[in-house]
Amino acid sequence: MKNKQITLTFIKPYAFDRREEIFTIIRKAGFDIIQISEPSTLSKAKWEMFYAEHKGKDFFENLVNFMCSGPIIAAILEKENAIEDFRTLIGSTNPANAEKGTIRNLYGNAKMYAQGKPANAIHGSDSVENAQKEIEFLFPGFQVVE
Ligand code: IDP
Ligand code: MG
Repeated sequence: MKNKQITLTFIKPYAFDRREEIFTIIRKAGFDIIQISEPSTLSKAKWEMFYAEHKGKDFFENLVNFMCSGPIIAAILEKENAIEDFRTLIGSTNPANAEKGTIRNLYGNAKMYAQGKPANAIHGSDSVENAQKEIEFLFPGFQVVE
């Protein structure tokens, strides 16, 4: 096996109804879905923990309120260079800036985002360290099989 890497994603509440289409795009881009969660709505306290690195920022309160407002579906994805390639596939954080054809461009809502609701459709881990932490948070006990 070559240098496979894993990353963590979840479909955010606003895009939850489009999850099948979004997972089709992810598979077509070469990612293997090695774990997928049941749909679940996490508490505000859980989202405050997940997004702890953003505590104190002006968008933090909106972010955690939005995230606990509905279900997400989480997945562990595997591919060579998964972390960087997945960030490229989803596009920039603000859907208004997300490159054409990226998941945040196609399924984010730039208008809502501009009003402070972080409706950018999807999450992708941004580093090896965060991927590990986030996988442990959403898939406790997950073991990487070598
Ligand atoms: P990322 O999701 O692209 O890694 P982060 O900077 O880690 O972006 O921010 C986490 C989430 O917080 C974003 O996905 C988005 O939903 C929300 N967010 C970040 N910056 C802003 C902002 O300036 N306005 C509104 N929401 C934001
Ligand atoms: Mg981030």
